[in-house]
Amino acid sequence: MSNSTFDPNGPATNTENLFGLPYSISDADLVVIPVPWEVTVSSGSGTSNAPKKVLQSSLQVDLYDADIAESWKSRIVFDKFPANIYDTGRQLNDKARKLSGRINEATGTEEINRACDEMVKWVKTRSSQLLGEGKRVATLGGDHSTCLGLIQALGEFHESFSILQIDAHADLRKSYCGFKNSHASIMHNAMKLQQVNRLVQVGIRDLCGEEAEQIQESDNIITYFDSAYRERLFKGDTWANIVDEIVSTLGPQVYVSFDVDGLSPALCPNTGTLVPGGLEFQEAIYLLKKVGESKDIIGFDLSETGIGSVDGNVSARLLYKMANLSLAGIKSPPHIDIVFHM
Ligand SMILES: [Mn+2]
Repeated sequence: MSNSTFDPNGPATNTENLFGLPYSISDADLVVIPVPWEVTVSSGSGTSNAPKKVLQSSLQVDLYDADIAESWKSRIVFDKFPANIYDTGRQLNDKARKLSGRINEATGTEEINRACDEMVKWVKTRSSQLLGEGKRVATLGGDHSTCLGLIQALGEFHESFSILQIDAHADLRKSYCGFKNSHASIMHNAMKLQQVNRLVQVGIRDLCGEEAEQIQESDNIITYFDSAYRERLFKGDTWANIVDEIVSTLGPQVYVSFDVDGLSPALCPNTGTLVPGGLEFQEAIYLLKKVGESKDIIGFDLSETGIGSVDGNVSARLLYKMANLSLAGIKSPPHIDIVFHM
């Protein structure tokens, strides 16, 4: 379909691309790489099927975004589905489940660590290629470990950036069940990059002692625990104040890592590791919007989406908002003009 025949007000007709948009990789401004991988998922499964679920749900998202002028012109494109990554991941997930908790079985653990390294390398190579062509890049997991390659690739293109992580979990474990590239270690691994100047975590409400210690000891990690800002809200503080504070801790260039379990369980009922509490949808959207208004969102991921219809619906909308905010950062950094079409 050519752009000239595309009707942004009509139903989605291009069911192969996110939001039914009529663009292809060659003319994309932002490419979403699907990474259907959940080898080291520790609890509920299904997120390796999330890229297809979110693609399907995205066809129902209306293209009007009150915060972004002519948002339907955002050239967002879904990258080719990596069937080999999906197949390898499915085979290894069974093995990983059997090995979890029996980390002395070094051979099997080694095989899985090697495969996870390969997945990270593949995401990094593909991301670097697209970033080299001047495109913005996002990953759509899969479990949270799937974004590491993108963060590493961004390190080759930016001297310094902050990570905003929305998540129920701190993900700072050095390894988990013997697996080095587990979803539970993603931020520990991301922080190894010298280009990451700061990690700001929001929604955190489930962590181990080792992680709590790391948060306390590190000057580069700022954690907004769910319980702490809820208490402020109960006592009369506002979400606007708390968000201003969060945004002020971030550098001018920001990578957003969005694990959907950072949200209230009602919004991600089929994610792998649910935790009560968390952000409401509009709280998350307001936070993202405020980050986009004063920072350049240089890349992002959406991870751990489950395969229910609520899960797909919520994630498709988060994906659209983050994509539009990231693209607005290219057009008019660092401030986005808010345009209302009445
Ligand atoms: Mn996570």
